[in-house]
Amino acid sequence: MSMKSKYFETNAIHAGYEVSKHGGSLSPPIYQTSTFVFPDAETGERRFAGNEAGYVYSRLKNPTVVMFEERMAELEGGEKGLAFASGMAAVSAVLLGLLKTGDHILCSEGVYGCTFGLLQYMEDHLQIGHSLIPMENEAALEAAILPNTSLIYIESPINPTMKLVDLEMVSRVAREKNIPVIVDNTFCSPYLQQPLKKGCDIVVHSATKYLCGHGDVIGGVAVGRQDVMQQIAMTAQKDIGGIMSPFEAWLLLRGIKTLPVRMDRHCDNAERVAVLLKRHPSIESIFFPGDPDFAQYKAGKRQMKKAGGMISFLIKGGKPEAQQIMNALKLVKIAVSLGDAETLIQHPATMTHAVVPEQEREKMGIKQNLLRLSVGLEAWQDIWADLEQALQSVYQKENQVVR
Ligand code: 4LM
Repeated sequence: MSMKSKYFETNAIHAGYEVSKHGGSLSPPIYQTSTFVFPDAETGERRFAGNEAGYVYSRLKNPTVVMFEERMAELEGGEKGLAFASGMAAVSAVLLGLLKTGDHILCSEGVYGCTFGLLQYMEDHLQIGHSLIPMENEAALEAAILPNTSLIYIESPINPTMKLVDLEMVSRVAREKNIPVIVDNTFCSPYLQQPLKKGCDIVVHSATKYLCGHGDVIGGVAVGRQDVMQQIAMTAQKDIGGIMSPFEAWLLLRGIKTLPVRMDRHCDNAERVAVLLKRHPSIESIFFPGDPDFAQYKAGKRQMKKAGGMISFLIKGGKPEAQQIMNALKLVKIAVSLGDAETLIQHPATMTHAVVPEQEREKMGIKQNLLRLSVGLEAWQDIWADLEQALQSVYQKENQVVR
């Protein structure tokens, strides 16, 4: 069969890899090499000059990594993928590859803590400013665009508040002003959301999360138009050099084969757990795109295939209760990261977003009583039973909580 199918599930398994070109190996080979031998000096000269296609050195291009990049380009509906050593390497390569001193970034109301740290670094050291704004409607977005706004950067859902940004609305406004829109699609994976098909320009991912799915890779990827990605490849990727290793690419090629199946289960489990959490008397509110009371429920329905596997929730009380709940869990693991088979819980105010100054954190909606749950692939009954016993153990002795 042809490598390209109209079905995501088939492309997740086959795109980017042709068995016949690799001696019939069902599993893609790992090209564990730093450099590539030229048949003669003239070939080397032509390849360095860019006059002949071919491999040169694994910081520039590696066959196993290219397979992963091509698979991701196919799944996101883009022309070219670029792989990086981490999600942050992908984010920083795209920003540094496209921006210059004096530019301004318009950013969604919240972002992952280290992305916030990078924005701050760029402002302090490179004079590339940024504003974090709600992006609730066209008028608010248009009003926030400055003469030097050169890029719009969005997370949707936003880590960890789960707020959504209307991708079609933002890309419509941005297109009129010729401003590229970058979307961090980590929380959805391309199975649930394809921002390029909504008019956005570049998608970035922490491949560490759902794309890998097994908690054993740190990686990143960006996908976009051929010419723009080539520009990033030849500057931020080649010269800064935060590239992905062939083994990580191989693990990701393997992980992505089961992405649709895993995502379906993550989503189903999260739906079940969200309903029960919402009803629990110790929970103040939940933030989950699949909850019909969620503020952007309709936007979620429009741009996401399903509601995802991430739930954030406010518990009654503050940091002491949040930490006691985490400490009382037995099956659910206390860890940052997300998208793994294991259900993970973390406290954003003291973990993933601890680097964000308190005032900014409050503006983003990250309170001390907010917990973030990455719902795993275990039986939902076991996940819920563990959460329920932890909540029970803390709130049955509510008056004894030491503050
Ligand atoms: C976490 N997140 O939230 P690397 N973009 C988003 C992210 O959530 C992350 C990155 C980029 C978490 C890590 C500890 C939306 C990371 C950065 O960690 O550099 O692969 O991804 O728990």
